[in-house]
Amino acid sequence: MSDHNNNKDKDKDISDDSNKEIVKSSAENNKQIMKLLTNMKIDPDQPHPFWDTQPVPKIDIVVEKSGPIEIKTLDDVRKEPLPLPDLFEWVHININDNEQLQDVYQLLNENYVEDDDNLFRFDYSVAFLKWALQPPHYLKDWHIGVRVKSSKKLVGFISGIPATINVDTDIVKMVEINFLCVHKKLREKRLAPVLIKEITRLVNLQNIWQAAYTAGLVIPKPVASCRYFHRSLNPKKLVECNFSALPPRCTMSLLIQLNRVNEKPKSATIRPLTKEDVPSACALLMTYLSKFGVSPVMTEEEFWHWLRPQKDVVNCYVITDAAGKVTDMTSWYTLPSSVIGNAKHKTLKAAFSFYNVATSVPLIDLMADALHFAKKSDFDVFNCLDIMDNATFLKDLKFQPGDGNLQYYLYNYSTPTKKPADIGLVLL
Ligand code: MYA
Repeated sequence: MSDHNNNKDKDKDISDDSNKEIVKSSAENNKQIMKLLTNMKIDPDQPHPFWDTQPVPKIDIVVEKSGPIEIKTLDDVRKEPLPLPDLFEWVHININDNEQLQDVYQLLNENYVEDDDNLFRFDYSVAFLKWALQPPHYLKDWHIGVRVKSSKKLVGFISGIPATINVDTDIVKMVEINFLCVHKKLREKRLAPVLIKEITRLVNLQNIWQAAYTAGLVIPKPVASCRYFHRSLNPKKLVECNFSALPPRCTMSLLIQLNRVNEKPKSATIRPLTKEDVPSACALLMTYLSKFGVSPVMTEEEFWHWLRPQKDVVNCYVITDAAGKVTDMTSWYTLPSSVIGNAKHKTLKAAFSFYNVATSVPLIDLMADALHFAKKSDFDVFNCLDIMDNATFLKDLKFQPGDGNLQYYLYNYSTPTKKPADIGLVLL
């Protein structure tokens, strides 16, 4: 009997070991896949002292089911703000107060996201920030800053806005986190985790427990790893700014010729979105987005906020049928970058593809019209992620792959890893 038992135990050991091996080799595989997916910018064994304490999936875990990672109640939420080092204080930023908005603009203008070579830095305009931070039902409590007590200088910022997100057909009330920024002089002092924990607390106090966010860096754990593609509209300026290089054996005049866009839109009736279009345009977009694994759910009020054409902020063009129903829409937002240390150019004017739906015309024709309008409005470049159905037109419309990846994340919600084409959400 004991032999038998021993044998059983041995069998158990063997099966444990082989299980361990299988788990190990599938973890190894995962790491390899993560490396490929994220353009080799990831070390899966790198510790993340902050993120390892948060309700996010470990980097090399295979997620099989969607759902919250931890369940908490309001009783679990700290009632007072997190402590800050003595020199600093928390502030709520009132976006309707021009001086406070200007402080946020200046912090971001001087310290926000740069490319890997530090040639460009996003320059979100004041009008853009108002639009991005004040959608319907926004909470002013979710625009938080850190000031130096003595000088009142704003040195840190993070924001949240309410959003309803569809994840694999589950509709989840979330917050979208954006504009996390710490002044360059205060970097690598672990202030970012304090900002993230404080916004988490303030969001939790509203009984919301999930968030969506994007970032250039890889932390535990991307839902999808997406890539930016760029369509030159002003190739000469892009070369002069070192945004792109003149390809070998190509002259500037040939490059300009190759990047021409249509003189006229392909659709004779395409026109800017108006308020009357909202019911049919919103229905069109919501039906389209529902096919993706991660996408926003918008009310008509939210749709009008996000898509209402506003000069230098966001643009949306539509095509309608004979009954006036919107059948196609294309949209983009305006996000210039400061050109750092260039004697000739100070600003690069970039359009970023937002939401596009084509039902009566091919998507590629609709996007060619978007390029036409963007060129007419003097954009230098049209940027587009390889999400939704965008990969179907990128090559033919002469978009070039960029070197930056954009990672999509969910906080306190695990879901199987998605391909870019399964993402239907654009964060600003
Ligand atoms: S993405 C845009 C982020 N902003 C910039 O890139 C602007 C320029 N850079 C900076 O201002 C600073 O470098 C920042 C970091 C502020 C980014 N997302 O204080 P530290 C982790 C998440 O010493 P600093 C956007 O706005 C990092 O892995 N975590 O670092 C979405 C490390 O943790 P760990 C990030 O360089 C933001 C720790 O911080 C990011 O001085 C979504 C180091 O802290 C990042 N972009 O400051 C935020 N960058 O050791 C998450 C660094 O563990 C929201 N880190 O690796 C989560 C949901 C919250 C709400 C939940 C509600 C339910």
